[in-house]
Amino acid sequence: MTRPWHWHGSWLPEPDCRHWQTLLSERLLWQQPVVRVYGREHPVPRLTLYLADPELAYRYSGVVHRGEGWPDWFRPLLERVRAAADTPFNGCLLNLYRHGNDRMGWHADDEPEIDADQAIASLSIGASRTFQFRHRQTRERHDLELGDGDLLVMAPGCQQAWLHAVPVRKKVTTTRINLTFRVFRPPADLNPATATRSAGATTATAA
Ligand SMILES: O=C(O)CCC(=O)C(=O)O
Repeated sequence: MTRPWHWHGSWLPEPDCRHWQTLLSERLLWQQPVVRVYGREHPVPRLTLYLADPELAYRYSGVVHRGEGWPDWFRPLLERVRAAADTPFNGCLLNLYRHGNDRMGWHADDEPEIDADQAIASLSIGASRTFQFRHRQTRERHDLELGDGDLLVMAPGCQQAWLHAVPVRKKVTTTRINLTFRVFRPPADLNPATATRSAGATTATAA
């Protein structure tokens, strides 16, 4: 089966990784959303943040987030990832895994707000973590070890066929930042009934 992703190992050179890791850690107001599952509240097991063009809405962890534009200092990284993937990304979900107990459950980035005809690019900085793919129908599995500076480009169609997850890794004691660049559809293109609703249980950005 052809794999609809391309893994660029060490795409971002090590000095650049340290530069961006410092900026992203220190300049962003990281949040830890609380999700309600079966009536009980749970903080998501990682820190998150959403950056996007103004007004682009994205629902994750049960809350609708709206883009407020990009910090000037972030733009060089955005431009670099846009050029590498040849895709006009207009939003980015950032996740900060503080240690190996922080994780992301099985899901796909296939919410109605995301343009399914465009690629999604995922940049990893810091600690290596396992990134798992599981095919929705065949349950075929692929585990990638995403390291410092790796860029994973998921082609259009990947989210519709494959789920992904970042499992617990107890031995990991250092932080990892992941930036997932996406193309969001403009609010005018969205059906108001589905615009901010997750497409299904497996597709909510998982706890
Ligand atoms: O941290 C990762 O590599 C995955 C992030 C992810 O799955 C997401 O942002 O939807």
